[in-house]
Amino acid sequence: MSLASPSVSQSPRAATDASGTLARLLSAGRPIVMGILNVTPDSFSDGGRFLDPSAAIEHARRMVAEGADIIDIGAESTRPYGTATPVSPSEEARRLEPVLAAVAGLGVPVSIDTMKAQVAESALAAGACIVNDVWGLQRDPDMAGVVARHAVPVIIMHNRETADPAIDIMADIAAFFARSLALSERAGIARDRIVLDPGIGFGKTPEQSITALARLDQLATFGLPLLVGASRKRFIDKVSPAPPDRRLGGSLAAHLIAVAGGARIVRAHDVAETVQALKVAAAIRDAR
Ligand code: HH2
Repeated sequence: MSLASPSVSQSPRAATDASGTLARLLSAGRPIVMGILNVTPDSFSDGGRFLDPSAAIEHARRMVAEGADIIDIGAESTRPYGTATPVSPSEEARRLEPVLAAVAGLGVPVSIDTMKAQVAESALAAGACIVNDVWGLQRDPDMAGVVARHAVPVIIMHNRETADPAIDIMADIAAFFARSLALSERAGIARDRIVLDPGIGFGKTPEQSITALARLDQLATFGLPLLVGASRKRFIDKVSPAPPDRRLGGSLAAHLIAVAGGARIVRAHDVAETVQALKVAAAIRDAR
């Protein structure tokens, strides 16, 4: 797997990815931690906390100090838990603008969490070097083209408009990935720049989120790195009732099991605790 840095000739912007490519991170042979930075008023667990640019940059700096390998910046809540307020591309870009370049200067790769091609394009120009699309290139018809043109890695996440408890969720995830991979191939996105994500909590019942975590290994058939984002999500509350800011234990349990099931990247709010849990799990495994 290369997830290589794009060459300068492909995209001048992507040259900033040279120091810390996802490829190099993945080749380190340990799980990668993606720290979450939401510059939103309404994210499900930390909405409003980092809307102020200086608070956002400070939080990113703290996550990097705690061991985050990647910072994932989102300016629109993807909340499937209620009514997230839709945000225009210009408002999304306005929220990102005072934060992105500063965070990109912290020394770790920055991914842009957006489903909009226009926002991805401007974020890539401002220092992001990975696209994280929670609709797996299937929402905005221009997204695959933007990713291909910039030759950056892309995270393709499974999603559905509504949860349907009657479906086989693993089959649905696999069919969705197949559609996204066809779109990416048509656009000319190199396969070795793709990461797949089952989309914990997105268009799934809590039980289906648990199934996706339990059967993550089935997705190995795609031969691509897997990312899992279980942090503070609602399925935890279903198993052990707690508000979002009291779901750290469940988040750590889910991420450790995900890594055991083949996840290479975990997306987390609580970076220090996640890094520690992963290190301890690895030390125990190595001592076997
Ligand atoms: N989850 C959220 C947002 N983006 N991206 C990927 N690839 N995988 C995920 O599981 C994922 C994601 C939701 O979490 P959060 O960013 O904390 O909330 P919100 O979307 O409300 O801002």
